Parts: sequence; structure tokens; C-alpha cells
Amino acid sequence: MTHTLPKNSSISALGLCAVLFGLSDIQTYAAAVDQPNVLMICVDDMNDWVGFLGGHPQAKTPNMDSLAAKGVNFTNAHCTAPGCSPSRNALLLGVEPHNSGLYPFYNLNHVDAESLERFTPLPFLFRENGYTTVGLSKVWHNPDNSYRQDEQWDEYRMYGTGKKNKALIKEKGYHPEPYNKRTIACPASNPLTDFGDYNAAQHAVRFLGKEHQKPFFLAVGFILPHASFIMPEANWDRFLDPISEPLIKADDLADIPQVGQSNAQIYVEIPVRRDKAWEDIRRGYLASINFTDDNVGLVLEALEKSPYADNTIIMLWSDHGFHLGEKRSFSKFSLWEEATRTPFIIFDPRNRSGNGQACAEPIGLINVYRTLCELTGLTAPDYVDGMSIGPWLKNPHLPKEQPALITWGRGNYSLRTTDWRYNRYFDGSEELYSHKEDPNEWANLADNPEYASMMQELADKWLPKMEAPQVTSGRELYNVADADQPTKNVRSYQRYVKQYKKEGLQPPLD
Ligand SMILES: [Ca+2]
Ligand SMILES: [Ca+2]
Repeated sequence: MTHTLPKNSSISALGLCAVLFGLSDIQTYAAAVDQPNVLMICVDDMNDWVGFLGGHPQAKTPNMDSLAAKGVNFTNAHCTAPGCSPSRNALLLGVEPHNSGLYPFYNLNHVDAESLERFTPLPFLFRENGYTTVGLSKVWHNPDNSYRQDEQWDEYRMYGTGKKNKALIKEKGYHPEPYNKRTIACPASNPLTDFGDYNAAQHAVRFLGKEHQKPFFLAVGFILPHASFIMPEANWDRFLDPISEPLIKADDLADIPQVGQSNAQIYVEIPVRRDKAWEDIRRGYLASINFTDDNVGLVLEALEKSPYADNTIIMLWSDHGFHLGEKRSFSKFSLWEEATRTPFIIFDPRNRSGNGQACAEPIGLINVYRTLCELTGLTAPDYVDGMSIGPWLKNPHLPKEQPALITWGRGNYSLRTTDWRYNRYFDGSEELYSHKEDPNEWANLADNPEYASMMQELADKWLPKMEAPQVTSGRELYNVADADQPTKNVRSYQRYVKQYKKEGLQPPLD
């Protein structure tokens, strides 16, 4: 497969110096001493169960909390799509699903070249502009890390999850039989070097300990707390009984349109409820986040000790959130707060006014691409969606009218403003929640005529007017319900309700 590389019009400060003065490479690097480095930490499936967002009272994330306290902590940040592949494709290509057609999961290596050729992957842009680019573990959704790998990365290394399943501590946690990688939650007694995330952190530590002549873009992916929830025993043991349950309204789905109901992953909840395993699973999730926090801490400490500390922008994001029983749902793939809200921190050591503050304005991760370009002086390609959130780094209290837009399959959208969530599904059905009155999104206000004009205004102003057809080549959905065929999801939902009854469990709805 051949790719036509998009012609990049950007001229970095570095490139400009070289053009104007014809400096040798080494002199150019010296001249570009102000060109900041980027450390982008990409966490998988981490919701607000972190200290700096306060989503769970037992969360233990001291290292990420310190980063959040040092930089700007975006407390109302949202993914572009609540699934690994569409979320990361949007972030790293800088394009909304309704503009790219990349709604569900893909293997980008198998997508036809015409569908992708106008996009410049973010690491590629940095590399083209004189940066050393290094990617570790899950940056793109697997297997998309290998997409144009040689062009994107000077060095890329996948550590995966390692051999950590080899020595599970069976007396602790939840071991479903038959083995279910989505719900297993227990520690393993392997040495740390058997854990992929630890090895990714150590690789980053080694990289930061070296001398670099060029500015660098270092992307470090951590796979936990993505299932399976298997972590070192020390992390598991930091969480004592009882584990607090999130607030759950048993009949929460009753006032939700059927398309919304179908997004609830109720089929995953069935064995968990049957086995009374929620507490272990929630402990496993918290302990997995705690292990990722340890690994983030290793990288941050190495940066702090390095000569790059004062000239490296640190960005931390998660690709989407996670349900642990709320809305009778487990995992992601929904347009509700638990699945769309993500941790998002930016620490730019040069930012004198905004650092140390929180920003509660709605910020979509679609803005990552343009923001990193602005902060490093690169020019984003014209097609790139979103905006630079540079102004909110300087003044985190600046009102932001534009909501975060979240897409889950063609025609299904959520708009998150400062105080509201408005969902509109492919069949025109709607949800509306007041975050001031109802932070758990329990009472769907969409049928209340009082809000009809507000919903209309939101829809007219911010929902996409055009939707790209779904890219048909290279789809790779695994066992995930097809995000672009919502009617299929509705049928699945009906099937799972039957399964609940067969198990003798009360389904979320009769
Ligand atoms: Ca994910
Ligand atoms: Ca409800």
C-alpha cells in the first residue's frame, strides 16, 4: 500500500532558522533551544476515579494528583468517542468521526489509503518538524500503532500487558470461570518486570536519562486500568474493605430512549451480579489505576531529575471513561458522563498564569492536536478539527460556550456544556440532564417542555450538519457492538434482557 503524504505547510522555528541562516544541523538545534519537548501520557479506560477528579473516595493517585496540582486540571474534559479506536483516531488524526467516517473500531493498516491520505498523524507532524518521536505501548488503539510506524516514530516499542497472567493470586479477587478477561480482577505475584506498563515506564525513564540534541515528542501509553484488572499485589493490598459503591439508581434506564438503553453494557453486568463480584471488580479497577499512578510517577520523577524539566510540556489524558455499575452498565461505549468524561491535565512549565488551577469549562480531547501545535509553534494542517485551548491554559475560568461533542456511531451524539448534557440519537430520541441539579444524570428532562427551546438551540448550533459515510474498509470490531449500526445494538439489548431473566436476575427493565 502506498500513501501520498500530505504536504505540510508548517515551518517550525527550527526549520525557519535553518532556511534563513543556512545553519548546520547542530547549530540549528542549539538555536532551537526554546522549542519545547512534549511528554504525552496516554492512559487507557481511566475514568474519574482519581484523586484530582474526586470520582471515588478511595482513589489513590498521588503522582497524577501532583501533576494536576502543578498544571491545569480540566475537570470537565470529554473524549471524542467512548471507545479506544475511534477516540484515539480522532485525537491523533485531529478529526471528528463525522468528518473522517471513522466511527467504530478499525485496523488502520487495512483501511483504504484514500480514506486516510488527507490526515497527518500527530507523531508524524512532530517528526516532520524536527522532533525525535518515541512511542511506547498503547498510543494508538492496537493494532494501529503499526500504521505508518516507520514514518511516525524514530523509535516505537510495544510492551503490551506482558506475562502478568502467569501467577495470579487465586485467594484474592475475582476469577470468573470460564476465564473472562473483561471481568477478572485480582493481583499477580509476578515481578514488576513482568508487567508491560512498568516496562513502558522504565523505557521512558531511560529515554529521559539520555542526552537529546533535538526536541522530543515522547508518547507513553499505559494499558491499565483497561481490563483485565490484574496488577501487582502491593497495589491490590492498598485498598481495604469495604470498597465504596458508586451511586446507582436501579431503574435508571427506565426514562432513557431505547437507543440509549442499548448502549448500556448490561450483558457484562449479568455474570458480575450473579457472582456478587462488584466489590472485587471495583477494587481491581482502583488498584489498576493505582499501579498506573506508580508508573506515571516513575516517568514524572525521571523528567523532574532531567535537564528537560523546564522545557517539557506534559499532557495526560485517558481515551474515555468507564462505568462500574452506574446506569446498570459496565465498561464504556455510552454517551453518559461515566463513559465520556476523562482525566485531562496539561502542565506547560512556561505557563505562568494558569498553572495550579482547575478548568471546569467543557473541553473535548479533539482539541489536543491544535493545542499541542500552538504550544510548540507548529502549524496544524487545515483539515484539523477542534481549537487550541491555549486561552484556557492562561485563564482556566474563561467562559467557553462551545460544548464538548461526543460521537458514538453515526447519528448518535452528546453535547456536554458547563452545566448540561444533551444526547440525541440517530432516531431523533433525546436525553437532557442538568449537572447542577443532577450530577448522576438520573432524571432525563428531555420530555419537559420547559427545555424544548434550549435543546433545539443546542442541536441547531452544535450538532454536525453533515455526516461522513462510515469508512467500510479495515473495520475491526472484535466483539464490540457495532457503533455504526445502532439498530443492531437495540436488538442485542432486547436479547440480553431475556438472558437476565433466564439467570433469575432482575433486568434493568422489564
Ligand atoms: Ca480505551
Ligand atoms: Ca434515569
